[in-house]
Amino acid sequence: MELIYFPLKGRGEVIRLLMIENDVSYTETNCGNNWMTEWKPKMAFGQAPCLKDGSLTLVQSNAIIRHLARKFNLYGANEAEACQADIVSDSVEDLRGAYVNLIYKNYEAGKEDYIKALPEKLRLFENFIKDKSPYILGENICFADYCLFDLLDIHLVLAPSCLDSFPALKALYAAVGSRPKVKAHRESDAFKAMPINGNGKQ
Ligand SMILES: N[C@@H](CCC(=O)N[C@@H](CS)C(=O)NCC(=O)O)C(=O)O
Repeated sequence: MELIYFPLKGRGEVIRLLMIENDVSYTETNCGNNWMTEWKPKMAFGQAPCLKDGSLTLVQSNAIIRHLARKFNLYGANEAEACQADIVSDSVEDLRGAYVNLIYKNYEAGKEDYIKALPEKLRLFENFIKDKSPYILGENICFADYCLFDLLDIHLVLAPSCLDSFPALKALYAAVGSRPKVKAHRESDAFKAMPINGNGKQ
């Protein structure tokens, strides 16, 4: 596969984790050089990431994530589980949207209020997942676990104590983070050197 994206964690990291966990051999193409002139016009909705998988060319990070989830059987064992996974991943998208807005549009003025309001938002995730462990659906990991893991990861950088009152979120974060391939990826120099966001704020 080929992931076309900026050299950022951003909306690429969940896609990378899913490929790494499923032993996909992939290359990354940095679309940051000549973005406006060369790459943006090629993207169906003018944005990256883009994933090429054989004859498929996909944009929209969540469409890519769901494609990989279907391909690698990470969409739950039945309709009820698939719904749970969708609910969590759409909720992750909502909070990611607020985070992206803070980072790119309102960091200095909005950070304090954002962090103050964060527990209320994380509490909803905690309540939703707390009856199952270590993953959202119990024993078997699904794509939304990776989405939630990455969301928690970026928030731990913004607000290092944000999980202190949320044992289920902490347990999920630890469970995903300690999976051998995830751990090895996160210990790599390339991972450590890669910024979370494109403007240096985090
Ligand atoms: N809904 C899209 C949002 C993608 C997005 O915001 N991409 C940003 C980088 S993370 C981008 O392409 N920015 C450059 C631009 O909009 O010109 C997704 O989930 O893929």
